[in-house]
Amino acid sequence: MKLSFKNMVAAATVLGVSLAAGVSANAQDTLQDVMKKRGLTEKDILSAAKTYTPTGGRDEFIAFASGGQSGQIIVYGIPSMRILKYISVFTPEPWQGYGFDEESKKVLAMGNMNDQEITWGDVHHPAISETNGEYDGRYLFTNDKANPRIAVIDLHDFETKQIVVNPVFKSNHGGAFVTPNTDYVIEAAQYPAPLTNEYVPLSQFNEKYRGGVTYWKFDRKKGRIIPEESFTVEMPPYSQDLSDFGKGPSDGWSFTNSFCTERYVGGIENGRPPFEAGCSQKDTDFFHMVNWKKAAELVKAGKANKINGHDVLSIDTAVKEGILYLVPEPKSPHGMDVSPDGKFMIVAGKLDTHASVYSFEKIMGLIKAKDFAGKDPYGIPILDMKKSLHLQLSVGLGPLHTQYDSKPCIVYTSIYVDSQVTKWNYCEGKVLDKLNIHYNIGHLMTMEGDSVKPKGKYLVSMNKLAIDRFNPVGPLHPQNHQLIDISGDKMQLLYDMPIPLGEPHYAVAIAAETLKPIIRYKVGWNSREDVKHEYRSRPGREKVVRDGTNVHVYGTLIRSHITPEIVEVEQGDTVYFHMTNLERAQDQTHGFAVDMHNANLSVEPGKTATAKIVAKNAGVFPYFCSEFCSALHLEMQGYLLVKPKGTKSDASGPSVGTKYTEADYKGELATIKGTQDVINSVVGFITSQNYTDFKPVVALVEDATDQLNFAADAEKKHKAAAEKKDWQNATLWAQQHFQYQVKAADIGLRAKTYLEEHGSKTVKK
Ligand code: K7E
Ligand code: CUA
Repeated sequence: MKLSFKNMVAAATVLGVSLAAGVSANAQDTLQDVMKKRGLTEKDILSAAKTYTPTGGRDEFIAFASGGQSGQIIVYGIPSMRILKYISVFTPEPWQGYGFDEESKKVLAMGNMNDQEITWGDVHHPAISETNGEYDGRYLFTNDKANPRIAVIDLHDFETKQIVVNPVFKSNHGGAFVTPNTDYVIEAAQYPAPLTNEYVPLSQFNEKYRGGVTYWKFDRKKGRIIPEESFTVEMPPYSQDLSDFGKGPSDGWSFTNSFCTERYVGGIENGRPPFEAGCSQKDTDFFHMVNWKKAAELVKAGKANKINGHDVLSIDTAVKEGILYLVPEPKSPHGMDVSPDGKFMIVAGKLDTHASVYSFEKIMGLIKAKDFAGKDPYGIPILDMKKSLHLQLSVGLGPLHTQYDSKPCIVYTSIYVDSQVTKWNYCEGKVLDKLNIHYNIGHLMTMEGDSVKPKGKYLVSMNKLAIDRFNPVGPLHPQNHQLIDISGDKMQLLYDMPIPLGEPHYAVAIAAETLKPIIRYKVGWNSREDVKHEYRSRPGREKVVRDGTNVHVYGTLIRSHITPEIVEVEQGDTVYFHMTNLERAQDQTHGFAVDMHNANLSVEPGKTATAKIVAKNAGVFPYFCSEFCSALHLEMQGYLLVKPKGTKSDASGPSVGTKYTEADYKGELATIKGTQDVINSVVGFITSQNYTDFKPVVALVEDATDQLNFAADAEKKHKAAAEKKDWQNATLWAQQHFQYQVKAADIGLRAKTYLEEHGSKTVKK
């Protein structure tokens, strides 16, 4: 497209710049130059303006995307599409120390099955906790499709706190989704299998293999799932798939669709047609409707059976009590999405061009009137499909998932085969717009799109294939998340974001302002259990305690030293480094790594974490801070000395090469005085301003005050040494005094710059 001057003016206006003033990115380039050089159109410039976030800028929404085979959750901002964090959930991740510190190893161990360590997960569907159907930003849940598990992440620190293993399933898929007040988290089985752990031949598939839906009870106060209060509703051996909870009029019900209701088992190696043929013979499958509120009451009333120690309501009981129904749906369905008002459920069949809108009101009418079309082989009443439908609409080839807009009746459905998003009106059954995506979209996500109050604005298309979208990086391509503007009548593609670690399935996005993450822990905190750490330490109270062959190091980390700096043990000992980060300042994380022992901690301000080391070999093993935390970060080091059994202790250090004199000490004192003058002038400036009106500055001042307290402590030490004419130690402690001053000055200057940039005012004192 050739650019006219008029277009340029329009583009420049969008960017809020004036051409008359010379649209210059730097002294030479005008916007026009850059567009020409990079081959950008006016539309590109508009898209850029809608996503570009200048330095220091924040995003309006925060997305939590499933990390697929990486076993993690990917956190990114919308509209900038900047990745902010990978939350490790089912998989060890050394940067966060996850699976490397003893506290998180316990979390991962909760997910072990059959005495097997399982260190990967296939994360599909994250869900944010809700209050009255609205996202409250407190917790995040997700499932692991490969191993039937659900994880709980606390969003106050974005850490995984709990993993629960499903006691009766062998796989899952339809989780995690939450009830409008997060009383329960749903997990539906996928591939039928015996609910017990026995071997059962496939010839008994119809009789002994089962599906099911588990309702995990969540305790909001504790922030944990309570397995003893959770239960499963047994289901026929159909492959249960995605689920959703009702809301508003449909609150109390859950909906889970299924495929392969043919109950076909493959055997291609024996000449039988494969699963894919046998599982798509019929024109329809079923979605299961469960009255979960009543089911919970029945379980409480003792109507469940125990399987593997877990409450299971049998199909017979569920049918007898009228809490389980089947509704036909187009074959091989995938998405199951309840409308924000809870009146409709939209299902799309992968092998059908239609999206089907079911009416909850009609369905309840049929149930009340006992107007059933028949029963399945397990005695479950089947409703009439036509009588249950509000409408059906052809939306494209291979429709999968549907998300709701903030505008009434407007939805977006992902069209896998056609590689499109279809925007349509589900009240009237009208297609409104179609947009090509790249390529083969799976899930899609609108802002707070599965809450009772979707926020509209943006849609993210989560595409299975990237093919030619990015620079080639070998045969394994990244995934492609595409950001789409849905604020107007026509959808507009804004941005492609490669996801290079795992295949995201579903994602959820929440208004950023709803999230209230902390910036530090209370000092000495066990973050995985959210209690005071048994082995926390305080400055000056660091110690090494031996208990048989177990050695407990109560250590601390602060800019820029590790205490203790030398730890001596014997070969065969087990050493527990319990490290507490004493910092209070934002983002002052220290790492702690012991060489050659597979140990790395991420110790955020206030946290205590434990690295366990089995000293199998005698030798010398440096340990160090593995986060570049300060100017003297590299000096944040120590030695683990592992002596052969019976060797005499000697951690005295080499003979001192430098001998300091009184003159050296005096020289240090002069430097200290000069530095103190700088600090005083900075402090003078800060306190002359209305600095208490600026939260970040208050935090910086707190941190600087801490550093100055440490400086005062070092000062006492060098003065005491000087009194004894120990010029060696006097000079070294004076240097330490200076180190603290430098840190305080550095923080003070950051505060001063902040005040100057944010227009502080002079106040009278
Ligand atoms: Cu990939 Cu929801 Cu597991 Cu669809 S699922 S695409
Ligand atoms: Cu602490 Cu680097």
